[in-house]
Parts: sequence; C-alpha cells; structure tokens
Amino acid sequence: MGKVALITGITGQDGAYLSEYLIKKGYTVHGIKRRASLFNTDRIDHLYQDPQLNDRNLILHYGDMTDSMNITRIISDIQPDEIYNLAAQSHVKVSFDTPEYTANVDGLGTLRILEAVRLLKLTEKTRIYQASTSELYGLVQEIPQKETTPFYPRSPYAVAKMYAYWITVNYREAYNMFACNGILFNHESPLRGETFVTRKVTRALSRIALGIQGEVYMGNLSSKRDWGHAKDYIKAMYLILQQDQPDDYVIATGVTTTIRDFISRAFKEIGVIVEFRGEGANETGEIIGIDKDLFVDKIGEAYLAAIQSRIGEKVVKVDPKYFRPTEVELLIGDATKARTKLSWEPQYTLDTLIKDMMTSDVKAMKKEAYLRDGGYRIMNYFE
Ligand code: NAP
Ligand code: G4F
Repeated sequence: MGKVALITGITGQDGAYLSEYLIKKGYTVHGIKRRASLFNTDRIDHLYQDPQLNDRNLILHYGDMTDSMNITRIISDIQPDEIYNLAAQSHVKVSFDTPEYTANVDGLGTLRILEAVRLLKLTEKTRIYQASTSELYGLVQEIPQKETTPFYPRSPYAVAKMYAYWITVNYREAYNMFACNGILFNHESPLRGETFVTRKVTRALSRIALGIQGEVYMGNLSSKRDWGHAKDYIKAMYLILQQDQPDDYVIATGVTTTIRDFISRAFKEIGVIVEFRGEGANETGEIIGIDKDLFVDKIGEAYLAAIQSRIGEKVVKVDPKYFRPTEVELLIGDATKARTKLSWEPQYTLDTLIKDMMTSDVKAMKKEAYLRDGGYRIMNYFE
C-alpha cells in the first residue's frame, strides 16, 4: 500500500507540483481546498484528467486553516502518513493590509495542524512538513543565510511564519513529533501567483512584446532575491520527510539577483534590450534595441515592426504604491546542509527558470492577444 499524504494549500503553486510528484510516487494525496465563488483548482485540474494518473489518488476536502474542527476532522478521517502544511496567506505586501488574518492562517494555522496530530494520537505515525521561509531572515544578520542565522522578520507575514517555525520546533522537542521546517528561499514557476514579482514581470513583458500592454509599473527594483524553480524545491520537501531524524533545512540556490536584473534578463530572453536609468521612484527601463532574429523566433514576425517602433520608449516605471513599509533588501541562501544530508541538487538555473516562465506566458498571452484589438493597454493593477 502506498503512503497517504495530506497537503494544505494544494491549489497553490507548490501544492500543485507536490501533489503531482507524490501521486507519481504512488501516494494517495488528499488536499484541503477553500470554498470560493469561482473555480480555484486550475493548477491541479490536469491531475484528474491525466490517464497516466489514477484519479482516485487525488481527493479534495473543503477546509480552511482558520477552522480547527474542520482540520482535526479531516486529519482524523485520513490518518495521513505525511502532512505538508503549505497553506498560507503568502503575499508579503498583502500581509501589511491583513496582519491579523495572516497571523491566524500562517501562524495559528500551523498550531492547529500540530495540535490535531497530537490530540488524535498520531504523533508516532504522522510526519509534518512546515513551509517556512527565507522571509524569516528579513533584515539579514549574516550573508549568506543558513540554518543557524538569527531571524529578523520584517513583515506581518514573516512574524506569523516565525511563530509557525518555532511552534513546529517546540512540538518536535516537547512531544517527540517528526515535525520539520523547510526554510525555502523564493521559488517560482509558470504556476507562480500573478502578483509575485517574477510572474508579474513575465506576464507583463509577454504582453508588452505582443502589443497588448504599454508599460509596467514596479516597486523596489533594487531588492535582491535568491530565486529557484518550484519543481526543484518541492523535491526537497519530500526528502525532508524521508530522513531518519526530523530536522530543519535551508533550500536555496546560493545566487542572488536584483529585480532590475531579472527584468533585463526576461526581456533579453525574447530579444528586447532594456537599459535602466535614474533612481528610486524616478528609475525607468527604456528599450534600447531589438535582437530581430531572437524576437521573431520567440514572439513572431507579426509583432516585430510594432516593438521596433518602441525603441527609445520607457516600458518599465516605478510606482511607490508597490513599496513596502519595511523591505527585505537582500536574500541569499546557503543550502550546504540540504545538499550534503538530503543529496538535494537543483536542476534549474535562473536563466532556465526565466526561459520556462517566459515561454509559458508568451504562449498564454498570445491566446489573449488574438482576442484583443492589438491596441496598447496599460494594466497596472497587479500588486
Ligand atoms: P500560494 O501559491 O500562494 O498558495 C497558497 C495556498 O494556500 C493556496 O492553495 C491557497 O488557497 C491556500 N490558502 C490560503 N489561505 C488559506 C486558508 N485560510 N485556508 C486554507 N488554505 C489557504 O503559495 P506557494 O508559493 O505555493 O507557497 C506555498 C507555501 O510555502 C506557503 O505557505 C508560502 O508561505 C511558503 N513559501 C513560499 C515560498 C515561495 O517562494 N513560493 C518561499 C518560502 C515559503 P487558494 O488557492 O484558495 O488561494
Ligand atoms: O515576489 P515578491 O512579492 O516575493 P517576496 O516578498 O520575496 O515573498 C515571496 O518569497 C518569500 C520567500 O522569501 C515567501 F515566503 C513568500 O510567501 C513569497 O512567496 O517580492 C520580491 C521582491 C520584494 O523585494 C518586492 O518589494 O520584489 C520586490 N518588488 C518590486 N516590485 C515587487 C514589485 N514585488 C511585487 N510583488 N510586485 C512588484 O511590483
């Protein structure tokens, strides 16, 4: 009999990749999804339709991290071997607007899982993975950041996740539970939520190239992130729960890049050369050239004349409304422990991640382009 896993946050980026990964390993995967007024299972719908996968191996339950009885009942019914607690209000900027809700879901939600396992007397059977984050390092106290680096959270999100981190450690020590933190640095993919910076950029740049968006407004272009691919990072989650002893691990690439450089590289991937000038809220990114062959290959001949006519135009601008009250300026992780103890190695580089995201968004936006009149539009409502 295969193992049984419960994934909270199964409808999110990581939940989608992890559920597919575990089903392919022979697991029966149960997921908690929220009731929403529109369908919210886009990222996992293909798992039901894939003839290679047995659809009985994916079972969804309505639930919410703020509802203790619901969580306890689901865990009691399923009796999981492994729980991956991925559910969270995961947007740092939004956490400044909804700090109490974020604390409830991201902080107390983790306690609800741990306490349910304890009260149901599943501590011997059920292993728990907690989705901790590099945001814990916040105002960094050491470069690069590793498992022993002191935390200095800089947002309601990070403070809530700090509670979740320590309550996981506490339940491990107090009740001998197999409960582990994966301290994951930023990881992205074509399934990344549209309001996180990388996906906002790959969507916007695809739209600019196709002439359905004029420009994109960004926040802090100078902050630096250590970006990996979600497909690599969910493998680390699995490995963390397969060890003999429970422990906490940093998962990162060890490479850090500014938002500005991410934008330049994503543009370059489709043959558009941009140059940034100015500082702070006055900084802009201007198209200074087009690599015609690359642009035609990636975007198409039909769009070449329009993009060439935009050389000299500013297509990236800054809107201070995207600045955060307190910013995390620099993240760069040292994943030596995971590399040695878990034998975890990422397959993607930043350039192959960008290529994957741009290819996917250009394809998606082309569909949209066909449905539009081709006039330039300015869409800046994404956080
Ligand atoms: P995501 O795409 O935002 O997914 C979050 C998931 O949580 C979604 O399924 C969401 O449901 C669910 N959720 C939110 N509030 C909930 C609630 N009250 N009750 C039940 N479910 C709820 O996040 P992700 O990028 O996959 O990240 C997964 C986890 O890793 C999160 O805990 C995040 O904080 C953490 N993390 C992420 C990164 C990263 O770079 N991606 C790095 C470190 C840690 P809906 O689909 O209905 O919204
Ligand atoms: O993509 P972001 O919103 O991700 P952030 O804040 O680093 O958080 C993500 O990674 C964490 C791991 O470290 C996770 F725990 C968390 O759940 C989430 O997945 O922003 C990255 C950087 C920030 O410095 C932000 O200020 O990009 C900067 N930025 C600049 N312009 C922007 C924008 N961020 C967003 N979302 N939108 C912008 O227009």
